Amino acid sequence: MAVGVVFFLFLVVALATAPGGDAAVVEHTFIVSQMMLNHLCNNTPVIVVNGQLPGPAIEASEGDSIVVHVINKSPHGVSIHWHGVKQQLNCWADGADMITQCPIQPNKNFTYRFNVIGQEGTLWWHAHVACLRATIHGALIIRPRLGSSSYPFHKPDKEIPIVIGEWWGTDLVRLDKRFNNSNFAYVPGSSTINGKLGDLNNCFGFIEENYILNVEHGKTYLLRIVNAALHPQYYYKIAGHMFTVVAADANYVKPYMTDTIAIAPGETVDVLVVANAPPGMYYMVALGIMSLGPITETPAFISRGIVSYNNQANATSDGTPIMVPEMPDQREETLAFYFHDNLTSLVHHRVPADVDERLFITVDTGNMCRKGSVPACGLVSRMNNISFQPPANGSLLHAHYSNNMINNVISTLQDFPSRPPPRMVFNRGHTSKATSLRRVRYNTTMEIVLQGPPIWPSYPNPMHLHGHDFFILAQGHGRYNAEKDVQAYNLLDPPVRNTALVPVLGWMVIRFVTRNPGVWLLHCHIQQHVSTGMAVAFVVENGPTMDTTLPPPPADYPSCDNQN
Ligand SMILES: *[C@@H]1O[C@H](CO)[C@@H](O)[C@H](O)[C@H]1NC(C)=O
Ligand SMILES: *[C@@H]1O[C@H](CO)[C@@H](O)[C@H](O)[C@H]1NC(C)=O
Ligand SMILES: *[C@@H]1O[C@H](CO)[C@@H](O)[C@H](O)[C@H]1NC(C)=O
Ligand SMILES: *[C@@H]1O[C@H](CO)[C@@H](O)[C@H](O)[C@H]1NC(C)=O
Ligand SMILES: *[C@@H]1O[C@H](CO)[C@@H](O)[C@H](O)[C@H]1NC(C)=O
Ligand SMILES: *[C@@H]1O[C@H](CO)[C@@H](O)[C@H](O)[C@H]1NC(C)=O
Ligand SMILES: *[C@@H]1O[C@H](CO)[C@@H](O)[C@H](O)[C@H]1NC(C)=O
Ligand SMILES: [Cu+2]
Repeated sequence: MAVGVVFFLFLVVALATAPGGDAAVVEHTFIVSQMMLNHLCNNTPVIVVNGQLPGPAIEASEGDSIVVHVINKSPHGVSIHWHGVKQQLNCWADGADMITQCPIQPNKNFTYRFNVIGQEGTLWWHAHVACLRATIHGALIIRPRLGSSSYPFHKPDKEIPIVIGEWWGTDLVRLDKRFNNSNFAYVPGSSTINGKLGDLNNCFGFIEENYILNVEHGKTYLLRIVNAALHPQYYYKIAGHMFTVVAADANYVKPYMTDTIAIAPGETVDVLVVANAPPGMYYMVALGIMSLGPITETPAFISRGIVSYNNQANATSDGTPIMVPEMPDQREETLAFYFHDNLTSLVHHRVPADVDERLFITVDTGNMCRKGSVPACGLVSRMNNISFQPPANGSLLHAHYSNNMINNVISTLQDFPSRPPPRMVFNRGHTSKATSLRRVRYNTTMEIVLQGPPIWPSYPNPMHLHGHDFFILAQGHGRYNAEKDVQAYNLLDPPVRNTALVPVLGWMVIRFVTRNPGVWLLHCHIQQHVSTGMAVAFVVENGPTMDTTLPPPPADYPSCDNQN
């Protein structure tokens, strides 16, 4: 604990005085275009940024301004979300389609401008339209302003982004529309590590490339791990090596040693790994966690890369054996639960004690019917018995800003209730399909209990909140019990995150203060869940002063005309 306090003081000094370099402007041009990629014996058109998959990593220092010119040369509208960036007074740049902006139409462009003040670590960026984030994503790395010698941990010799993803090999816009078909088995061709499918994929004798990490004996590597996948949580492991977890979602955690990382879609984890094994080759494996039983087609939810000492992997294959890590069982969820449970914040923040508003939110998915003029039945996801429907005609933020929420954009506006209806049965019944909003005053301390189905079938739900970090006070299995579970709240050193992994068969409690006016989505980062309605929008009102009021939109803000 003493160590935490020392680092806390250190960080405050570093962030407040910044005697080193001045804040810089980090500028990128993202050209979004379609190209053909060949994997698993098939040529598939994919939409990517700057011809790369994963897309370019943005590297900045705390306090910098980031400017990204997005030029859309693809046949689809796109918007880009800067996942985990707080966007203080800058909701216009959040990139959530139909929530904060309309998509950038083909042959149009938009410049995102935002800063990374008071944030350090690994974040990422991704498309926020249908399933396009499967191929439009990349890391967003924020180093301390004083450079890497001021990390609150051993200075690494090298930093490596590890982006876990999936190769779908299919039209991602169509894929999104098929998610509500409960008979559709939705399985990618393979998982990927930094865009490589790995050598478990053998298509008529053609072996897919592995991601190769060349290391030098004795050196320390900082792996910045991102789960950019559409579907599962992953276990990540390197044979013969241990990890020290030092950060998650761009917030430092107390150093935590483990040989297995668990990471849910939307989360990031930073780990140190020392290359101290006997020189040789070691597989790194990303294995999807399947709570409802394993997918038998092997490569679907697994990818492996190679950690290679002395560039051995580059030499022509000479039959040198490659060490294979022993992976947890694919159905084993408790390891992921405890991985998250063991994370505590390095910095002891003051957790706001007086809660102004409490929400109890059930999140579930099942074969249900959504009410409407014509009831539509299929796979439906919901929060407090409302299945979210994005507005069709314009962004919520623009409608809110121009005080025109009801007339302009939304035909099915619904206030999001603070509790589920009584007698709600998980995964079954009828639900309404609506654009559900929760209005919140500026400077409200919110506590939210997120309750997943406490009975099978149950999935983990990584709930991502835009524009805010929050404290994770507690998690547990079964039904949340206010009297008993409040006793277990961690108010001393709770982890600070932007994604709350509601465990399988369980619940999670988060707390945060609303000091950022705008419209912010809270949604599941499993794409099938969000596509079928597991989302709600918080409308945070302006505060009393100019510097607590959302400024007007930028001049080139994408218009919603001619959307169809
Ligand atoms: C972006 O769009 C504006 C307005 O249509 C245009 O003037 C500008 O040249 C475009 N910039 C690029 C880099 O395409
Ligand atoms: C090893 O192979 C990788 C990928 O093909 C290449 O980028 C790298 O330059 C090679 N390294 C050496 C030392 O040949
Ligand atoms: C992680 O949590 C589990 C369960 O609380 C505990 O048994 C284990 O010792 C913890 N691991 C570490 C390294 O603290
Ligand atoms: C599923 O999608 C189809 C096509 O987009 C639509 O017609 C149908 O109403 C949807 N079903 C549900 C339950 O939303
Ligand atoms: C969208 O706009 C059209 C034309 O202005 C209007 O007829 C329609 O009702 C609007 N749709 C919604 C969902 O508000
Ligand atoms: C959920 O909402 C639907 C649609 O309004 C309604 O028919 C149903 O009764 C609600 N469920 C419960 C448990 O109240
Ligand atoms: C927010 O509310 C707290 C307590 O309710 C108060 O002490 C604080 O001054 C407020 N902050 C702002 C920026 O309004
Ligand atoms: Cu979910």
